Amino acid sequence: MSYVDEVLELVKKKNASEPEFLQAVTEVLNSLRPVVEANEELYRKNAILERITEPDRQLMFRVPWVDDKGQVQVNRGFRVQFNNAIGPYKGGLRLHPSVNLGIIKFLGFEQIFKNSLTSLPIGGGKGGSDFDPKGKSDREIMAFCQSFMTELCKYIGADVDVPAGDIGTGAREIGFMFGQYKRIRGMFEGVLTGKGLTYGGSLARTEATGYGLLYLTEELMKCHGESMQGKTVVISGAGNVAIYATQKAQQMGAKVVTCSDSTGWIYDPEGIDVELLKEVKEVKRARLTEYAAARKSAEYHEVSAAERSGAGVWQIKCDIALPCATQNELLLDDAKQLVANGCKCVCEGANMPTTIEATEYLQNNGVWFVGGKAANAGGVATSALEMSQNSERLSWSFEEVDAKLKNIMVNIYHNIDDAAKRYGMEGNYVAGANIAGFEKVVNAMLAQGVC
Ligand code: NDP
Ligand code: 2IT
Repeated sequence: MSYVDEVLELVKKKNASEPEFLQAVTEVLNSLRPVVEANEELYRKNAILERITEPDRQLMFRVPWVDDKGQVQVNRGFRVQFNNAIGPYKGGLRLHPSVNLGIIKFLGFEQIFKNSLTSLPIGGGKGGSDFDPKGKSDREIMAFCQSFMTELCKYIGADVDVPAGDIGTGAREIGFMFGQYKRIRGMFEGVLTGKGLTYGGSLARTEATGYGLLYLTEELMKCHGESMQGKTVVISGAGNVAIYATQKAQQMGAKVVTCSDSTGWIYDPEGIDVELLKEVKEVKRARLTEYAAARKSAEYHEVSAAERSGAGVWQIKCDIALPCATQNELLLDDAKQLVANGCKCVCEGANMPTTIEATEYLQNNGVWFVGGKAANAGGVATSALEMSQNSERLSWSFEEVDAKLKNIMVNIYHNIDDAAKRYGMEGNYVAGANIAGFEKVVNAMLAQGVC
């Protein structure tokens, strides 16, 4: 049996109850076959694949907090420190009721390769909790964040592990967590990224994931003789990534006609009004029904709890599709519909939004497909730029950070394109990203000995 197949079997046996983690590992290891075959003896002897699929450590802890009625609530907190071969653990904190260990492990595993692709010195980690921020008062959010950080602060630090935002964690939550870290550890240091601008945050971090997604997509289009001008784009999600992807796509002359949240989706043939979307989601923290109520041209589609909320988005005719909500939101039937409608390009703003079957269908039908590891790396790359600014106790202008972000995303596109070509898989950007991300981490692991 090949080394890849042996390790895949082992990982499946050891993590049988974690489907998302197995999905992420299967995708990565399958696409690494040519690299592993070329170095089989060295990697096998050093147990590279066994080591890279086993986190350095997995922290799980109780998070008790008091709600507005005086009732004690208990959530489960997680931090998976996956691999620090090339830098301190780095990755977001997800707050969503669906969070469990397998989901945090899949995200932490993806983060190793993504962070490597940024070319900056950051290792892979991820954390979060099954806490649901929806409908909670600011005081309840603060109570949860303080309790969460009271435990987490023992394991993180500016040179150890630097968490950030993800689903359900934005500037408000990072602020409460930073305050509690500072209070307990007595240190003002860049232990979190995505901080407010008055206390060490970086300009352009809020925009970075969505903007970065569009910088990479634009470069991909350019290299295929196309531009963003006049293109119709469908986007899922209505959060941080979706909002700034929409904004940048519009600045580039494209028309974004959809968005979605956890209870419904919008088709707006005149183009999404991004200022209204920001007001509804960032300020009011409301549902998309409020967007529809304020905008004549918008069609709102309510979705029942049993259905996938963003699925309708993929039915709309488009040139480019950018899934920006959550994992496994674009399935095989959605991929077939996109191809039937003439979609040319799919780039993932979310982490693993496209299933393996849907990805293969898109690739086999000539769609240019770039996975999240490469396409959404602009967020964490700008987090690393925030770490640099914190280290030198300076802050850079918006233009300076944005220019660095653009440069990083354009380089990522060319690196993954080159890596795919080197192994005879031209146009397979999924394999290219996994290979380019993996090579750097493995070289560091080999140099550092058995650890
Ligand atoms: P937000 O919490 O800001 O927004 C998430 C959006 O997706 C919301 O509109 C939310 O709906 C919707 N959504 C979330 N979970 C589900 C679900 N289970 N079913 C249906 N809809 C859902 O998160 P982000 O925009 O930050 O993150 C979106 C994706 O991008 C995630 O996969 C994240 O891991 C990834 N990502 C984020 C980065 C960042 O810098 N923030 C960087 C790289 C990747 P509702 O409005 O109803 O809550
Ligand atoms: O998935 C991701 O890359 C993020 N949520 C951002 C992580 C970070 O550390 O900025």
